[in-house]
Amino acid sequence: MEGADRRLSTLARHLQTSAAGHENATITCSPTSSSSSSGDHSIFANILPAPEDPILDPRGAVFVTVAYNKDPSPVKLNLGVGAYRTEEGKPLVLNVVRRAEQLLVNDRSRVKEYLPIVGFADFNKLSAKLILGADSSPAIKGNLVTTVQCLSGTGSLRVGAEFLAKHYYQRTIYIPNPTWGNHTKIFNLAGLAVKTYRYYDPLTRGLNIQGLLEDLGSAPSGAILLLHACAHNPTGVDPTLEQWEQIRRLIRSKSLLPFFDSAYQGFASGSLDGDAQSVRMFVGDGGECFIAQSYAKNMGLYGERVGALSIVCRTADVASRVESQLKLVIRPMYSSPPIHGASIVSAILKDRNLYNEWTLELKAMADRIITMRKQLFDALCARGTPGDWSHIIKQIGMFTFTGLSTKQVMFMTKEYHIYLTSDGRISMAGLSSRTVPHLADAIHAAVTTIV
Ligand code: PLA
Repeated sequence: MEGADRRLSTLARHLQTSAAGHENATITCSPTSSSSSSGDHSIFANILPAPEDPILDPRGAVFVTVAYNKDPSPVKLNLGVGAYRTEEGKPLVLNVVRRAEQLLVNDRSRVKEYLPIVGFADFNKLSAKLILGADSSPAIKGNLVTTVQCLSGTGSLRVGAEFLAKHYYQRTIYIPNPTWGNHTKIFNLAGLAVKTYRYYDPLTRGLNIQGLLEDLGSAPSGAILLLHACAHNPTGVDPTLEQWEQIRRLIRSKSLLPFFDSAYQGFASGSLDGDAQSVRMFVGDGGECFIAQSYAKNMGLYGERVGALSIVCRTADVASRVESQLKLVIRPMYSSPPIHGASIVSAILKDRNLYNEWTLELKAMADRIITMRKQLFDALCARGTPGDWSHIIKQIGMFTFTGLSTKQVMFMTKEYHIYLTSDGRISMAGLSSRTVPHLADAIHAAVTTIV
């Protein structure tokens, strides 16, 4: 089957299954299909309401945004979306971002022309260096990497997935169980079949390395493998470097294709280089890999939608042909990416002073999150809350995967006005010293009331 046909049939299958479950339900409408005599008849009268996004939907999910916005309680707390908040509970624009924006505004030579299809050349080079390592990466030195500017992490994943569906012989991608909810949708809609590999062990609230290696071991040769580069969402559980090395050897021995999602570089450890180690290990062995980068969290550029897709190839010639095909994916999708966010990132990455200032601000955000982990853990210990809560300080990155059940989450929302995703994920970046006691009270009450 040709690539396009295959994608269409996958899409059709997806829509059928979705419609059966009322998700994204689409029923073909015709003007005669329902009460055509009524004056307010719409050709879309038969469309079923789609479910809201559990994290981002502005109309709000049951547990997160709408309910939170509507709740008049003064103690309400939104720990749903992974967006950084200050100790005062406010969104943060980094100082370094403000400075870079000022420089851009003052530069009268800057214009608002279209960027090339692949985006801003400076931005692409600097982004590849940031994730692969400035001097160390032989891939960069040998021009083996093609990087295209995309619409944040999500857009980078989608462009990479579309490219794979069109040009790669294996159309199955394995994603960790659990993973960020949007992964399945992104890859399915691009035309890839999605399967899962074991990742999280609910008993230890840590990594199920045995299950992971077994599942990768039984994946078909060449299968694509989605890996969270660091700060796994939602579990906050990352492999150790030794485990990464085991994973890498298995992946290479089976010729699996690693696709890294790097949405939190700098947020796990506070160090940009430290959080890129997994990716660099794979690039260092000379094999191919895909990397989707996002600047939403580490530069706080959420709404600017700025990110990059890098594809590491074996030769410079292949890399350049791959880039030419990426343009064919991007041009009919959104033509070319937006200029502002990428200009901010480039200004920061290419100036030593701004770069240093950024690393300090990033470290401060990461450290604040780590402090919140410690405070929440201590608060639960102080209350004698039943259970082992050490995973709160062991897990890393933006989220704690608490292990709370959906019923316990609902209880916390109803009784304590605390909003989080129903899988028990808490955005630690949304907490502050002031709100930790309230959350600890809620968790204590939830686990002692609902067992
Ligand atoms: N990959 C992972 C693992 C993510 O957690 C997110 C964002 C993205 C990619 C995409 O981010 P971007 O497109 O904004 O760069 N996850 C958030 C937000 C923070 C969301 O759901 O969109 C979350 O709360 O899970």
